[in-house]
Amino acid sequence: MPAIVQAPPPGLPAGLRGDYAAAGADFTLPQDHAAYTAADHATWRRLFARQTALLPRHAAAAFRKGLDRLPFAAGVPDFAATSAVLRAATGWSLVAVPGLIPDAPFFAHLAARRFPVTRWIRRPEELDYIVEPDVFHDAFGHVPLLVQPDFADFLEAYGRMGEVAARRGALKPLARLYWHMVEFGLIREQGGLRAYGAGILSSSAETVYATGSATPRRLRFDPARVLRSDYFIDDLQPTYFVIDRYAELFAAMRELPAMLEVARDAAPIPPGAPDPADLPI
Ligand code: HBI
Ligand code: FE
Repeated sequence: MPAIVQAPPPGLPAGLRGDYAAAGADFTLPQDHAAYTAADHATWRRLFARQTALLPRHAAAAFRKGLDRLPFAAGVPDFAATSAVLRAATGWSLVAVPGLIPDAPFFAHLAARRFPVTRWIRRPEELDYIVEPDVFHDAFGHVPLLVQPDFADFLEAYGRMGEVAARRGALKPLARLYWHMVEFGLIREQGGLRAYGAGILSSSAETVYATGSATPRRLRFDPARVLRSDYFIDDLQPTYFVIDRYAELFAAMRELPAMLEVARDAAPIPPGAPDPADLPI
């Protein structure tokens, strides 16, 4: 799948790799599964093999359970076949997008239980790090947890909160909730701390570091704290937030509108910094 550099739509960083000219008003386009090359499927299988070897020790049970139900082992997954499994489980489906899309359409898709998945895959020489999310990050990292009912409910509620946050000038605090809990969330299970965040589970280094290293701060999930917590986008996280149940994420959405306004007006907490109200896990 050749990546074509386009003039990005408003609200997106410059130089994005996706084929935005082919996307519709809702930023979706056909996945065109037949267009992936043998090299694309080989890249997917290399990443898939590397990450699945780490899952038994580091990944949340719900992630592994979801992944086992998805047609992800043979190569870049077909979004239509994946959507058939998701629809039966929690009513979610996938839509192909050229890459990162503006907040408003992104939230609108989530609110309709449609998860936007980037259709291009990284090149073999980019195996360990890519600047923007590709199909491996989006599909392998995010999709398995859409089978978990409480998380599936939370992510739809998160999408619905997008309009509320936009109206109140609180998109930044809302983005922090996505970053810390959807991309880098940890959950405590019988076997100890496990990762469920897509940013962790699509990265071999962070999969080991997030649950095993003594370096990062690990705090009890507290929505008010997460909404104020700034983060680095291109480094291992210095702070992780831990839940005991996915239902906590959905429950947090009930109080969110008021919390978004408080966080909007509060001083952000720098990445990795402690806060007096922090709850250790
Ligand atoms: N677009 N395709 C895509 N995928 C994302 O994860 C994404 C996005 N646009 C905006 C965005 N994430 C973040 O700003 C969220 O916090 C909303
Ligand atoms: Fe992501």
